[in-house]
Amino acid sequence: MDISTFSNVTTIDSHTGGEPTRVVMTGGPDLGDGPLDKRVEIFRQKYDFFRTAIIQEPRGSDVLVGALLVEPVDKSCVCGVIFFNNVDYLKMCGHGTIGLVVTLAHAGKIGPGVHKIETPVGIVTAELHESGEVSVENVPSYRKAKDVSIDVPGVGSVTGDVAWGGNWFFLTEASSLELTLDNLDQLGDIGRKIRQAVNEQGYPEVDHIELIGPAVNPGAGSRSYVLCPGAAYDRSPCGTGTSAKLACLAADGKLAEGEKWVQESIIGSTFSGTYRTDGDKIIPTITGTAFVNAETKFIFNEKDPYCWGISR
Ligand code: PYC
Repeated sequence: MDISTFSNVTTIDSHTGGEPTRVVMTGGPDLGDGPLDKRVEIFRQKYDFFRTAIIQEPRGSDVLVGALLVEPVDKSCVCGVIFFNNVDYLKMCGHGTIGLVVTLAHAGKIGPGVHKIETPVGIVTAELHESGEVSVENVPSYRKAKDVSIDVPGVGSVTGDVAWGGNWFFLTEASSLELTLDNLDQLGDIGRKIRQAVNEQGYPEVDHIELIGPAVNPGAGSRSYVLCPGAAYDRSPCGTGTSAKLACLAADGKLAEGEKWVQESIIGSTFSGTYRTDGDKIIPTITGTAFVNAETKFIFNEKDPYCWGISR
């Protein structure tokens, strides 16, 4: 690989409800012009070092989500995007889409209004409001399985739902731990054990675990701790996780079409969500706010042993 291929990598960082997004604005790998899910495979097979360089230490951290801007196949979209984190590629990312929209506005590429964005799992529609808030109409979401009981070694039997909200989630209210920052280590430990057991006991597709508890903010419906692929937790209420939650609420008849639901993260930040029905699925819309906080030009030095990140 000729390192000079990557001499013009610029990124813009933002956070959405505390969860960071790093958008690669220029200089990323050329993944061709095929469907985005196929481009993810090219990214994974040929350029995974670029993902690790953007996300991992020494430039990044486990918490960061990356977003590579690509040309959309559907030219009615303002852009295509491939999201990734410290361990893998994400199918969709709600907080990341909100961050991306605010980033594109910061860069002067879009203004307030409605913008379509292509992702590997479908087109989402984002509205940048004059207030700076962003609403993302997500991909169709649904609950796949209700009240699944999983035997979790060291924890016991845990019951929850499996749902799709642009990523795959296991959602459970079973944790006896309070969803507070004081309990982060134990929540992470339980989340990883639950994920392993869920994957081994019939749901290998699940890569996010959503532990749900009572809200603290007045007006919020619930608080969640979301374990992302890998070991990091989502500082935001998780856009795809909120979509999965809305799908479960809708399936249980606990939230009507158009009714507002407020989801709170473990740090107390909130997204609001509504849905409309689409056959046996729902189309969620998630609203939140993001702030741009850095612009960076990357330097890749072939003498640097950690030029492409520190892999564990
Ligand atoms: O907001 O959908 C989301 C998300 C997924 C992983 C981290 N954030």
